[in-house]
Amino acid sequence: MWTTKEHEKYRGSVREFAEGEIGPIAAKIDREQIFPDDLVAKLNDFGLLGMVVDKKYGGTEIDMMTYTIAVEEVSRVCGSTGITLAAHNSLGCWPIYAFGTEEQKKKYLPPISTGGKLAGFGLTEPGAGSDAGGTKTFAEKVDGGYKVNGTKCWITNAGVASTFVFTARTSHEKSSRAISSFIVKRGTEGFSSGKKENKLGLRGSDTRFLHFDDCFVPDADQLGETGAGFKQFMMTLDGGRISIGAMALGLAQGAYDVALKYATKRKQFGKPIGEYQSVAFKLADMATQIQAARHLVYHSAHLKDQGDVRFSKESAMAKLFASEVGNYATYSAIQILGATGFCDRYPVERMYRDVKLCEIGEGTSEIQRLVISRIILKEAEEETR
Ligand code: COS
Repeated sequence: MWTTKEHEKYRGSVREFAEGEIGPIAAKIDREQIFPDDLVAKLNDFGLLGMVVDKKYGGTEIDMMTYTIAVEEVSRVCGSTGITLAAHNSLGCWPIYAFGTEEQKKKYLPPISTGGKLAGFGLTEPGAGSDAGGTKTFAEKVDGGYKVNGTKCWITNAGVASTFVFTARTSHEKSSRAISSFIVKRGTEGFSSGKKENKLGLRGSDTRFLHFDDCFVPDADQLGETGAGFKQFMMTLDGGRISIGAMALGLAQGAYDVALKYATKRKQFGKPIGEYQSVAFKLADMATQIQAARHLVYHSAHLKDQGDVRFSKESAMAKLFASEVGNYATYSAIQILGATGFCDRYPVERMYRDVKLCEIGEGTSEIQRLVISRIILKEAEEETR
């Protein structure tokens, strides 16, 4: 197995926290499309906000495996909280931690690590979704910084985060090296977020457009070298995809747990429905698929923990497989619960809606297949050389 006794002990404590503090309000978060402020405070107090950041900058400095378990366990009870955490830690905090200067880390990380503030990540644009290199947002060099104009879309935490990282073109050349990355704080003149999206699932997570309208970003807030932005954000997505895999895994496990319990209690034709092979075999398939997904997700977390290994293929595989398993498991759970599962008495219909995003966000399943196939074909080409 990939986890140690300490990891499993941590799982116990985060499960207790998630079931006690988030579980009772998960349906309300979905129904009312709210992400309560006091929940952010509780996540902060439990140490779930600065998970990928060193203690030196206010983080909890845990390994990727522990973080993966945290996202899995939180998502097991609430997908909206799972995505909020995943986007905050993997996409908002990590690029500053990985690519920021010492000054930037000291300035920006403490408030979003243990200061109770959230972070966001602006990559996608109306004309640059799967084609992330098609970024149109432009950062024009001016005295002391950049004047930024453009729009980002489908940004998780857009209305609630205090700090964002984002990409913008710094040259008109048609190259991924024409893209740079920056940090911007909410409240900066010329920077605003749009109206909240009304989504199929993950309805508690705050998704909006971001607008840059002659927004001045000082040189001090440029993240890394000019032209390094595309690569930095692709590397960020490599890690982010592990957390989306963990989220799908958690939602799959949550739906399976409900279905298993239901199958032992619900009686038809004089016996529990779990005693019929049609249901028992479905449960067996769900358990097997979930376990297989867990191995892929944990393997990619393990690789990221090595620090010096590229894991783009493994994280894409983990996300691809886990998100398809998540869709299959939540769908099967509804089938086992029947009409009861189609209504909101049980959380499986919510999980079914929530998990769909895992096949779309941080690259669609098609993009994961593209990433995987490019790497395996390149590896094969190198072997035959
Ligand atoms: N790690 C390090 N470097 C990477 C990288 C990674 N994971 N992925 C790409 N790069 C580098 C490449 O090595 C290449 O570098 P050189 O110019 O030095 O050769 C450069 O970045 C350009 O890469 P590539 O040619 O592969 O870029 P493409 O435009 O062909 O796009 C895909 C690649 C489609 C894979 C990329 O655009 C992608 O992942 N799109 C999906 C984006 C996404 O997930 N959006 C949703 C965001 S929701 S938060």
